Amino acid sequence: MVIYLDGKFVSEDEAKISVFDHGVLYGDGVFEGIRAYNSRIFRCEEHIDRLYAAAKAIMLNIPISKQEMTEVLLETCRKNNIKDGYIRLVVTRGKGDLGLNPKNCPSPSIFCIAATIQLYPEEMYIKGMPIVTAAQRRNKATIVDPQIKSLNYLNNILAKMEANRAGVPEALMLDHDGIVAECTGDNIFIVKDNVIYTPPIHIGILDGITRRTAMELGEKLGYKVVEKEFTLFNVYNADECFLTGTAAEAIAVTNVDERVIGDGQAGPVTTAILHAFKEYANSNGTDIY
Ligand code: PXG
Repeated sequence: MVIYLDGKFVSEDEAKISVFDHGVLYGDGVFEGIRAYNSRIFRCEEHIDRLYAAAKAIMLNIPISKQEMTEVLLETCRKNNIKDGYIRLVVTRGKGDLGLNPKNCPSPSIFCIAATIQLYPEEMYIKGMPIVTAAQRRNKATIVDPQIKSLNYLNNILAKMEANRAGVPEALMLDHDGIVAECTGDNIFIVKDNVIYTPPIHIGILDGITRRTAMELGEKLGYKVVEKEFTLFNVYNADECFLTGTAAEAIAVTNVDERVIGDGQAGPVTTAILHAFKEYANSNGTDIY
């Protein structure tokens, strides 16, 4: 595997970050997870824009332009012969001292890994997936805004460990008031009476790029798509439920906290979205080659 690290393409063994990097010491940095389908980068510009927006929010000046960053992403894919894959683009605060002050970190570090990912077992993409609600609440937007895709994912990791303890692949997270927020690495949708609902960004969730795509596809398919706050009661009594994320793609949820959702199978709206997503992802995007 060839990795991009601070202006150079190096081997995996050579791709090393300083122990004084504040990305390591404090989780001070931002990242993107990006997909390649059929030799094209899925929603490339939106991922690059989100990376720079997150960097701006934490006053991290990325030392290369968006255009140069796009070229880093594409060239890392080319060097690894990626046709279908998962790309991790990371910008850390860079090397500093043992104090947390970012003033002492003169230059951010940039790295890019182009590899593959399979988040959930293959059969769950057909049959649907069980999830549980985590006791761990999602970060409040007034503390560290979940719109910042930062290197500190402990909030989500703690929830993921609750999923592990329950023997399911993913955990649902609520906001501080008990409103449904999102999962540890995916956004949530429910379907009731043929209307598709998803929580609004302002409650404190990541503005997911797959979420945006699913909303657009839902509307194109003729469904009403509504951003609205809802509770666990609404999830348990939904006709259908599904998750979206770059790593997860789109996947049906058929059981939440041991309540069967709908008839316990991927429902018609979810199935239509999943198919539309596959088709869209395989025929759109920025050419790698
Ligand atoms: N919510 C959160 C908290 C995320 O981290 C999404 C939603 C989906 O957003 P996109 O833009 O990808 O549609 C994410 C993205 C993993 C993993 O291993 C998941 C993400 C990032 C890194 C790793 O599950 N998720």
